[in-house]
Amino acid sequence: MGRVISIFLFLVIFCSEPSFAGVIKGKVSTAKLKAPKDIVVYIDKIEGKELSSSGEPAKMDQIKLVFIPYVLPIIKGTTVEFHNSDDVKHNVFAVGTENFDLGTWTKGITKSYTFNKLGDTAILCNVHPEMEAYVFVLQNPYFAITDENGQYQIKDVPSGSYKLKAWHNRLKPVTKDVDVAASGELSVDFELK
Ligand SMILES: [Cu+2]
Repeated sequence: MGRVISIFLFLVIFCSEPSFAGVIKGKVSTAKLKAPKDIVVYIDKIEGKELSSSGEPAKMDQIKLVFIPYVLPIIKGTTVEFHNSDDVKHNVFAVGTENFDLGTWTKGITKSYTFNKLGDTAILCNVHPEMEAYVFVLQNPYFAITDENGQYQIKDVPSGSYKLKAWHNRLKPVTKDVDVAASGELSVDFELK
């Protein structure tokens, strides 16, 4: 009987534990872009939560003379694989928080770079001056990127008080103070100028 009670107590304690994580969602608007997409919304810093990358590489491709995606948010320590899906040669060089030149290569070849500094870096191609993209390196995994309508959603955010920021390379960044409760949704909208 004692054992049954022990198992019962075990289940009560462990199954009733709240998740201590909430969702932050909202909409980003701006008059400066054709569509409010590719805007990164992220928690600037979570104490004790400086998580390194999962080891899973991120990918940036070059398709029809365009870098895809235009903005690539990653966690510090993530390796980005740069692909070339075109029949022409492309180059990849970087200017900003990180500065490097991976050289020029043809279709089918992939080159990689590991980003270890927080901040944004412009990715450019010296063969096609109009090509441009951004890698944005973040401290923790609590970030999202807006869709065509400016909508974003960050899941499983640990409860606490944070600085929530919105960033796009062509807009002035905005910071908001947020309090994430142990469960439920928090709605936070931004307007970027
Ligand atoms: Cu190119």
